[in-house]
Amino acid sequence: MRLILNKIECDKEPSPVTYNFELLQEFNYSNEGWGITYDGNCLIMSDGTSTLHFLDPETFEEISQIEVHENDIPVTKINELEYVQGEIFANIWLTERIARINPLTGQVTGWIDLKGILSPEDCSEKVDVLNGIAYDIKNNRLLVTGKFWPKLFEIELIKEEMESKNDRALERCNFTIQGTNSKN
Ligand SMILES: [Ca+2]
Repeated sequence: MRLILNKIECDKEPSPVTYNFELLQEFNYSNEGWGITYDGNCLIMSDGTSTLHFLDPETFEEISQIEVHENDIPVTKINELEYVQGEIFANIWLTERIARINPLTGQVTGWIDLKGILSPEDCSEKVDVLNGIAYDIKNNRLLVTGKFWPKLFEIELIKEEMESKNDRALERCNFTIQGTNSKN
């Protein structure tokens, strides 16, 4: 498989924004390519299993791996990734859940439940899986969308009370619509 890294240039004038892409480098990797994010030091890639691969961003050599798990049980189908304030956020393929993962241990420290984020109206035309998570560092905003979703949502996490000490934190979220026609 091949991953192509692009440099994005943003030209604010004239409106609307124009993007120019330039191929910088190519590299091969042996796993399936599902999601990718960057923690400021390494590229972090998912491959649809419970494994996350940490790659050197210059040489693309694999430096380390972690196994995502909750209570010693592997959490598989790790899909889209986003590095958010020292944690990895990852959606689980075919679900409306995002796992919060400790990047050092792979332990799932909490879940974000996006159930109900799409209204029946949003689903009037074909929508597919949740598969987009983005973090706007500058404005501390968390954005989510999915394949063929008609909208991009900004979500705000709300902590729920844990019933016992052993329960992992479950967070619901408020959401506001940030845009339409995400065409993810
Ligand atoms: Ca992302």
